[in-house]
Amino acid sequence: MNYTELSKEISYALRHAPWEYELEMDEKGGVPITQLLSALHLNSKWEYVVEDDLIKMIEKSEKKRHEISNGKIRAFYGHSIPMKIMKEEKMPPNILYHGTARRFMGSIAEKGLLPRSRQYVHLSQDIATAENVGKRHDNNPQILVIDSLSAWNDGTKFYYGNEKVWLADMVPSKYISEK
Ligand code: HQG
Repeated sequence: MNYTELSKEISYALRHAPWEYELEMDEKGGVPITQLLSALHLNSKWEYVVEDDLIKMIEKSEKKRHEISNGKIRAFYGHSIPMKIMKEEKMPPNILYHGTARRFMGSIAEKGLLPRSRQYVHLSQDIATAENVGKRHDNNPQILVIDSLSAWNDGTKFYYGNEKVWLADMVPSKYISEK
């Protein structure tokens, strides 16, 4: 079983297109595992996927993208669907990071960090994680340092994704500096 490929398909289903798989999603992004498995079984590639494969897929992944609990599976972050996924509001660490493309810098300086096609802006707990995120957009990414504690104190809301990923509705440019 190719768990990387399975993880990509499940991320696509849970983050971007639950309706393509006829999934009923709850307000936190959870869908019944039985529903997801039935949808996957319609594709000959995933005909034999069982719950244990989902558990292995999560265990083997270097990133914590999905969670199984109470018979449901959900993505921790990344959603772009119209229904807003409710995330837990939480006080962020003093500093967070964001890796991005150098070509986006003019617009970020002007407008701040915006969620673009996703529901939330994605921030990283450490520089190494931000580097990896940024490399998806630019071979030599720009690392931004976010004064998250000041932003939080001034009323910007932050939400917990996983140990390495924090979310925000947006981040005004006054809290952003270049590393
Ligand atoms: C940029 C992956 C112009 C922003 C990653 C980013 C992450 C602006 C891009 C997660 C802007 C959006 C999310 C503005 C923000 N003007 N550009 N005002 N504000 N941007 O892919 O944060 O592997 O939607 O800097 O690792 O790169 O899929 O977000 O470059 O955790 O699990 O707009 O997805 O996780 O790009 O990545 P994305 P992201 P997975």
